[in-house]
Amino acid sequence: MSSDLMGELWKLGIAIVVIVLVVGFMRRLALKSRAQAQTARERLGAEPKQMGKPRRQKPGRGGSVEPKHEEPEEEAADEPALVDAETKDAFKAGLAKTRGGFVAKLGKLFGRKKIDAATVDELEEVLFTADIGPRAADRIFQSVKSGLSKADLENSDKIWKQIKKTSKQILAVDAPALDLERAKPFVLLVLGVNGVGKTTTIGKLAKKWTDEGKKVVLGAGDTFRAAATEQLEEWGKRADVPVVKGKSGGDPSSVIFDAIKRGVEDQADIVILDTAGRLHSNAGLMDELKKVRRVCEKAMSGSPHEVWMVLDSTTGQNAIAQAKTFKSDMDITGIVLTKLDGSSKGGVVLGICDELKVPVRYIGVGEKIGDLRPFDPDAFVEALFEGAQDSDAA
Ligand SMILES: Nc1nc2c(ncn2[C@@H]2O[C@H](COP(=O)(O)OP(=O)(O)OP(=O)(O)O)[C@@H](O)[C@H]2O)c(=O)[nH]1
Ligand SMILES: [Mg+2]
Repeated sequence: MSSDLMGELWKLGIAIVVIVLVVGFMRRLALKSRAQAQTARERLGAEPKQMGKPRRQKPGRGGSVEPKHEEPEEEAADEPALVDAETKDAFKAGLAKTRGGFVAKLGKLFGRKKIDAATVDELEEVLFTADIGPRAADRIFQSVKSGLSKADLENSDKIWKQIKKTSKQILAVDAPALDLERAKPFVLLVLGVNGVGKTTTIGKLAKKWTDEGKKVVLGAGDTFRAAATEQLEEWGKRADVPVVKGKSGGDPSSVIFDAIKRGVEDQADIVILDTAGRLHSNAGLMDELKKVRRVCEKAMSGSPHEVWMVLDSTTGQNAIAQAKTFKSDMDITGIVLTKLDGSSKGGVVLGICDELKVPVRYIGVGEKIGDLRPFDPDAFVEALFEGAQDSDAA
């Protein structure tokens, strides 16, 4: 082979290597900027854009987008709920206003004689303007659009089943069940911004668990707000449980410490700790709550055993934002969603579960001591969509 030919082959080889390296670099650059754009959109709470094909997930808990043309799993919708008839009725009554909102719009949409591509586009609009958060909206929308065959997309029954199935999957957060027996006393720290219903919820929980034969102690950790301690004492009287309190304006951590110590000494089963609520943007409050957490550990190793965030369902997507802020600083293990009785934004629970992956433990359905219900995803979804399927054609 002549040296000229060898030289040409060398040049060609080098050119190919350079082209491959440049193409690889450009591709990585493009992927990185797409990922950054997606993250920025999500931070702004905007509708996440589909990147490429819809994700395929394994069926089961947390799965969202189902493979195309797959039959919706019937059993998910038909599984018996683990709650009593009274709780189901409370869900139905509590969700009446929410059913009148986005659920009624869905009912009108699928009540039409002909369901076509335009209907599916309208579905997207209804879901994204409902107070369920952009991620949950997208997850439900994709499960209908990509999870159903063309023929199924013309069948309102199949669409309803798919919406319910995905909603149940979103709500069935994969978390351990509440186990109050795993420590004695079981220490529960309750957090949330002001006015969401922390103290009321603590009163309701104290009554519920006392009625179940448990020995409960309350800790009045809200030393900031005037009359906060008196309010908890009032609930303590109604539930017939002792309240450990400190001086108004004093250090909340010392009250928390004393309450846990009292729980240990009295051989209580459960200690529930109330805390102050200020605006979630208040860094001082977050620092205070972190200190409270550390003090729990000092008073009893391994405590708090659960940290519950109370959210007001009437605030809609604001509740999701609050929960996200708290979760990044405090290790939230459960949610209590209050004021469902007066809310048209009960669908927000979908957004909360989808964004936070934290289970909803209880639901507040009124101001009275008995107005607290255990949360059950299946019963909740059935109550949420009940009757919508029978809506008249628009
Ligand atoms: N309708 C309704 N009202 C509720 C519910 N839960 C709490 N409330 C009301 O919400 C208001 C605030 O409740 P609190 O328990 O004081 O709230 P908080 O989070 O302790 O408030 P701060 O101590 O100020 O941080 C009260 O008027 C309660 O009666 C509920 O499930 N339904
Ligand atoms: Mg309070």
